[in-house]
Amino acid sequence: MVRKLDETKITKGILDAYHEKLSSHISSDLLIVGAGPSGLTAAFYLAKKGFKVTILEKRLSPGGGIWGGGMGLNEVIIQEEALAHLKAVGVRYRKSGGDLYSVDAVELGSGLTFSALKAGAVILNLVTAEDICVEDERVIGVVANRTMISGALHVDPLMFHAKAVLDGTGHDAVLVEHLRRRGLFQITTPSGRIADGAMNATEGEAFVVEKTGEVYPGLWISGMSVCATFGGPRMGPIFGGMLISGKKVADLIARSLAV
Ligand code: 48F
Repeated sequence: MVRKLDETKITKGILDAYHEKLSSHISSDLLIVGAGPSGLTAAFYLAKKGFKVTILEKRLSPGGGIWGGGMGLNEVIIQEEALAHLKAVGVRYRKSGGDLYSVDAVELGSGLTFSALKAGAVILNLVTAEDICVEDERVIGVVANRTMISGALHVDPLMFHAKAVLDGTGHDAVLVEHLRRRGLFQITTPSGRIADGAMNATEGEAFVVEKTGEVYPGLWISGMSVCATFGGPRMGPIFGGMLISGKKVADLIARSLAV
């Protein structure tokens, strides 16, 4: 026997559950824009500590640049010093050459996403951050729109407020770019624009971790947005620096929110 399903209840179930999720996350301790490896790692560690963490992701799937590994071959490489983060989220790895390890890109993307959610973070996908909100010379949130609307229709965005905002948007460093075009951040990259430098895995991995931090009161950067903001080298499909950058920014933000 086929049980009759009430379509209006299905619709209402979605509306009620989404509304509850959205309305309880319009204000957060940490708002992360971009669900790439660095943003998801930061979300995991901060949510685990009990902070209220919201991630806005413009695409359908979280994971950013993880899924395709290198050149669409879905494996990524991780250095020994980042293995602790794989262990923390239960993602498996295999020994590769020297002190390098290979990780299935799909396992890494899904593992980082699931562990951030399980730790308590909320991901709002298909939501694009369109601009920053600044009050008394401090970033206090972003305005965002449904991705399908953003740039396509003349519709005003809604605001998401947070004590700390993390630009995890990768190569475009979208939030830093909004600061720059409003004259609130001076770009010092060799090109004078938001842009990462030519590929150099050794220097890029060290650079991204070293420069991870707060770039303007209330606005933090992690992952490739660090290289884009300061003109550091790109590094290709080696991801240890992204995870270590995410953990570093989580520790720095936790400390700043505790005072
Ligand atoms: O680029 P991405 O994966 O960020 P990441 O954490 O990691 C970089 C690596 O994937 C790779 C690399 C490592 O060696 O070079 O590139 O720095 O993910 C950035 C996420 O931000 C989303 C975008 O869809 C992606 O999932 N994003 C970008 N702009 C916006 C956004 C926006 N305006 N609003 C919401 N999400």
